[in-house]
Amino acid sequence: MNHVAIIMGSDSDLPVMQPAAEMLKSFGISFELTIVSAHRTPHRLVSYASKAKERGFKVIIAGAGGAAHLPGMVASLTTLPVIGVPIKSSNSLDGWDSILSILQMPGGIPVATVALNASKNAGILAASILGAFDENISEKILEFKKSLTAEVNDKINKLKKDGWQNNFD
Ligand code: RP5
Repeated sequence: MNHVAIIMGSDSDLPVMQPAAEMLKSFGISFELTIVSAHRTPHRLVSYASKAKERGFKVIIAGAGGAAHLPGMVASLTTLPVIGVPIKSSNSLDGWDSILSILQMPGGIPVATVALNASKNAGILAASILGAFDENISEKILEFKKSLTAEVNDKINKLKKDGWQNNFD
C-alpha cells in the first residue's frame, strides 16, 4: 500500500516535485506520483481526491504553479492532510501567484504550505506526519536531522581551518 500521494498539475512540475519523492524513498516510505490538473482535468481531481483515503493514503503532497488551485481543491475533498508545494512555473509571474493561491486558504480548509519549490520539505513533512505514528520512520527522520547537524559542524570546522576567528567553540 502506498502511504503518500504526490500529485502535480503538469509533467513540467516534475523536476521541482522530484525531491519530495527522493526524501520519501530515503525514509523507506511508499508513494505514488501522478498528474492531476485542477483546471485541465477537474473531474479527475474530484475523483482522485475523493478516493484517496479509501485507497489507503495517509498524506497528500500537491504541487502546482501559477493560479495553483490543486492543493486547496484537493483539501476541500478529503479529510487527509494536504501539503501544498507552490511552484514557480512557466505561467508564474514570479512565484507569488502560486504561493498565495496555495497559502491563503479560507478558514476551515487548511493546506500545509511549504516554501516556493520546496518539495524536499514537503517530503520531510509528510514523513513527520507518518512518523508520529511509526517509530521506525521517526528514527529515520532523527538520523536525517543528525546528518544536517554533522554537515554544519564540518562547515564550522572548515571555516576555523581556513583561519576565520571563532571564540565560541
Ligand atoms: C499549472 O500550470 C501546473 O501545475 C504547472 O505548474 C503550470 C504550467 O503547466 P504546463 O503548461 O507546463 O503544462 O497548472
